[in-house]
Amino acid sequence: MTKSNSKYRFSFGPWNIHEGGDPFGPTVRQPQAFSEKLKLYKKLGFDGVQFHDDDAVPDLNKQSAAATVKQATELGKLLKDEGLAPEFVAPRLWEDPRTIDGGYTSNDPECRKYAIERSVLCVDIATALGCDLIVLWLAREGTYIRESKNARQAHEWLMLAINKMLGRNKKVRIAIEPKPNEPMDHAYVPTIGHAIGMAYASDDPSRVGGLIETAHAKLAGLDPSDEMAFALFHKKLWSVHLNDQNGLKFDEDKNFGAANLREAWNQVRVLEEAGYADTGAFIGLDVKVMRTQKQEKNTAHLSNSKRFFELLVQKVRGFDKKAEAEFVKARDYEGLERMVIEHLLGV
Ligand code: 3MF
Ligand code: MG
Repeated sequence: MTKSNSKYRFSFGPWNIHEGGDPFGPTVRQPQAFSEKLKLYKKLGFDGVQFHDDDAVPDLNKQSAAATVKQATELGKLLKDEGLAPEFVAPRLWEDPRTIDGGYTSNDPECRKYAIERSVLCVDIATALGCDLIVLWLAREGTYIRESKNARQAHEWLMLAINKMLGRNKKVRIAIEPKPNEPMDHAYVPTIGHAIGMAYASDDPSRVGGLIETAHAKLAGLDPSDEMAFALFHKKLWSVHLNDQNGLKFDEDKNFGAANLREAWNQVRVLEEAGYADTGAFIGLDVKVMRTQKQEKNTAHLSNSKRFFELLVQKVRGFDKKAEAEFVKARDYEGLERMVIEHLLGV
């Protein structure tokens, strides 16, 4: 159980401050340099920075591994000076031409080789940054048509890649971020259950866990708080990407709590109950500012989502636990529901 004075730490990724381009229209805001974005973290009340490998070292494909690691080491020092922690590094395996058909599960052995080499380099980047967590969002590991890949074989290749990363540095942990679709029709490892199955089949189950994103769980038709509880039971919830999602459509990355307040409350309840704040793991956000937002207010989604989370923490801590237990004991779930809704409405 999280203590009443437990403090949460918050993180976001530089991609969460963006220019508003979407598949149907161009960017609508000016780009901000990474160094400018870094200055905003503390101001907005965030202590952790989420990275893709090329957020940390933009030119990594064009330079030697040694130069890449050197650049990451320097960035690690800069972060320390700013009082910021690198939360995780994620290999970006969905933009390079060699990842068109997926990375680890590409049908082309040369492309699979590239994906593994890049992932091993990602482990080195994380180590140089002073960070022990790798996040694997398996973007293009899946299919547009079932017949294009051998799914059983694809899971062997995924396992091979995970084991290579585990072998590169015995301290590194890997958190799989499941998502059921987009950009693929069907992605491999679509839920946290799949991710944890992969963890137990790996060379070191204690170093493979998960990151749960609200929207991704909802796209899989699942309840995000139950997904989190499942990972917490396995002691494998190593980060979260809180946001929200309005039904089954494209990945919206809306503000936390903005589409379904009760689901958000339940996610906070589950995190509180499990003592998540005391594990040292971050509350990560993965939220997109609306395209309509003007340049000077382009970080409102971050401070707002953090505020909604903190207000819900207060709501969870202020809930009458004794009355709750009595309703449960009496099997009066109608009474319990009324208490929850009135509490959320501030009645
Ligand atoms: C996609 C995502 C990604 C991942 C990120 C880190 C761009 O739906 O959620 O955000 O979170 O790549 O793994
Ligand atoms: Mg995410």
